[in-house]
Amino acid sequence: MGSRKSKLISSSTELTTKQVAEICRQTNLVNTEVRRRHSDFLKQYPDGLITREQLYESLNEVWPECHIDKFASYLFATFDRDRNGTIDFVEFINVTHKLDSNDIYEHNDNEQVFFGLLFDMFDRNHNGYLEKNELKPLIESIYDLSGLPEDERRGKYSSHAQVQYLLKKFDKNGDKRLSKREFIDQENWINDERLGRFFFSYYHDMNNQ
Ligand SMILES: [Ca+2]
Ligand SMILES: [Ca+2]
Repeated sequence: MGSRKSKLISSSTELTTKQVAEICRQTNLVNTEVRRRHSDFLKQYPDGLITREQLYESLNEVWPECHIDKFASYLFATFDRDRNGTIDFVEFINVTHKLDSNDIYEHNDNEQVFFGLLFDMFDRNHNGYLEKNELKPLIESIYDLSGLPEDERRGKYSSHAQVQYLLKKFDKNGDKRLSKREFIDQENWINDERLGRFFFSYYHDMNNQ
């Protein structure tokens, strides 16, 4: 917490030509589009930074009735790559461009991109797999966002049972963890009564904003 660098604040509202070129390279967006998004970003965040509190506030607007804390902390960590406690524009666009990009998965559609983002968020140790201890908070966050009351999270709807279920259904090669390809496979999610409905209700909330 003591590592906040004030010099970052002064440069956070400006983008250098070099930064723009680097963003274009990483995101496949064109120069003018990066500039446009940066100016939109500054309209919303005049300091050029999103704080943890601001991110929580905007998620609260999307899910006013829900416990967003767990999800928000994972989302914040996904954005804040350098872990300095704020999200700058470069960190912001590195995540958000994926939500409207059409070239990251070969059979791309929005839902696959969304599941890809979830995968990245919860693959906390960045080893390219979701393990049991990473799947549990994923289930709990989705429950929170879909508003499932605590007293209904029992039996086959307990997070523990859902993790077992996920692994049984999605883990095709039996290594007890989910690769990204296994996790984003829409064949598994569509019409899944036990888990899919929670994910899709959350997904549609997000897209109806
Ligand atoms: Ca940061
Ligand atoms: Ca992992």
